[in-house]
Amino acid sequence: MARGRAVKILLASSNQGKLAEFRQLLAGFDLVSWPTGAPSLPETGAFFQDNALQKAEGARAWWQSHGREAVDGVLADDSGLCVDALWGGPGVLSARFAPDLPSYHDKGRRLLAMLPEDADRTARFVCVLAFVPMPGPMHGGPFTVSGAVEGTLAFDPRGDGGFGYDPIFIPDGHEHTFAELPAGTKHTLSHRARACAALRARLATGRR
Ligand code: ITT
Repeated sequence: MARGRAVKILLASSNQGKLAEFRQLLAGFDLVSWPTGAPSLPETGAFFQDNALQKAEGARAWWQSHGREAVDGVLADDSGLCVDALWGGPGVLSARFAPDLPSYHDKGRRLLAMLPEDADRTARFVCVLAFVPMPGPMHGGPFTVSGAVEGTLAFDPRGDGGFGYDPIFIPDGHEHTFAELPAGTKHTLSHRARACAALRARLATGRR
């Protein structure tokens, strides 16, 4: 795939926070954004892996009839925050948690309010990436890679950086939330950084 030039990847995500991170974490690839106004991609599975594949395959099907340029493959990300005291929730439902609250600071506050005061505050961010090549004899089949980062929940949202649940998550080994830490620090240890490193390694082997 893409001998002598950068692999061209369609990023099948409408989440601006993820997209900003992909531009840093996947530097060196030729990245194409999911067009504004393109359909939103269904995610009806029970597991991150199901949803990542469902989004990537849905995006590939749409791109095959509507895409404005050729790409080598499609990448989708399904991710979320898994809180041990909430039996792993909101997990795969993270984007659908507290739909009445538009701001993630408020969603974070509601999530924290669900924990009893003496609760175990351990949590992890999980990211599953699905890569689906465009059809072609040299392109191989779809695959997934994943990454996770362990941490604890803050007592209140803190910080303005990052996106989503970053203000309530303190990665192990740090005292600040992802929203307080510099983006560069998040990119050395995050769930998405780890999944992107695995994606890079897998694409470099040429084994798909
Ligand atoms: P796409 O499906 O278009 O990619 P989405 O926002 O619907 O966008 P998901 O279904 O994967 O994506 O939901 C991910 C949820 O987890 C969403 O609420 C994010 O804000 C949150 N999340 C994922 N990664 C995060 C990160 O690095 N920092 C903070 N929150 C994160």
